[in-house]
Amino acid sequence: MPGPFISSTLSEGVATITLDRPDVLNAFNQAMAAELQLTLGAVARDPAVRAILLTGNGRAFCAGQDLAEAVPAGGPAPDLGDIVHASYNPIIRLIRGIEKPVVCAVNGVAAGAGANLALACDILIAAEEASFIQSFSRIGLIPDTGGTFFLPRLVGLHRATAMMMLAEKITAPRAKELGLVYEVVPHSVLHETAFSLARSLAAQATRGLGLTKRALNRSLGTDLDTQLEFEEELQREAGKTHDYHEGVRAFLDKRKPNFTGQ
Ligand code: T3D
Repeated sequence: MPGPFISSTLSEGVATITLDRPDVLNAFNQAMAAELQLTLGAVARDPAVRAILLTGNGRAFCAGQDLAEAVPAGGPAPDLGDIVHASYNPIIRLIRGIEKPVVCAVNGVAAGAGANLALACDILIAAEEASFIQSFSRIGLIPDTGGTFFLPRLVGLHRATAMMMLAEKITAPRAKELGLVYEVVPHSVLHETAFSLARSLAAQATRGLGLTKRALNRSLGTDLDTQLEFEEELQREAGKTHDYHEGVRAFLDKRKPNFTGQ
């Protein structure tokens, strides 16, 4: 189902989705954005997929919008708002809306929309050589792809402002210090580390993790009382899952739980 610019494989409950335009550092053209949307929609619906691993092919994770496509040699300039609406916003909504963990293995530079695509994922593991650049200001644009939503919440308003206005390269170790990434590992073990994390998430109580993500999403824009009520509602739902009952039985029986994702 994925096309030439996105590959997707399923193993041990983990769908590995790879951005695959290495010659242009996996920059997004419209076709790649459309393929990623289709792929994310498909893995969201597939009950065999219980965790997602997103990464890039080659030396980069993703260099954001393909600038050659954004400014074509001839013809009228495209409306960038339309591109953001059609290409990037659906991807971010899909990643946040998928009630399964999305791990991002940041294998190299993540710039522009590519940086913010990574930040929208649930858990980021970065290679030592990886970096993040809010490169939009270098070309006179504003940070899109959810960047102005996630980055100030992750690092605080002033750091986000500096990162977005200065467009400096943030190395992976610095990104870990800032709380952007969970772990930094040598490139040689990046895939293995990220896959093993995704596989362990895929073996957990998928609906509980999905409801956790729903609660965290809501927490980004609400007050305490509303969030406490939302937790009640979601805990009620979690308490009705098969995996909750299995988890408690396994604890009492002093054995490993066998979660099925139900
Ligand atoms: O539609 C809209 O515009 C609205 C939406 C906007 C969303 C955005 O993402 S805007 C931001 C777009 N992205 C950028 O501005 C980043 C541009 N790229 C870079 O700044 C640098 O390439 C990197 C810092 C990412 C990496 O630098 P470096 O030195 O490691 O690699 P390089 O030599 O610059 O790039 C390697 C090749 O990839 C090169 O092609 P070549 O010379 O080998 O034929 C370069 O042109 C190409 N490439 C890199 N990024 C892009 C790209 N080609 C097209 N679009 C790119 N974004």
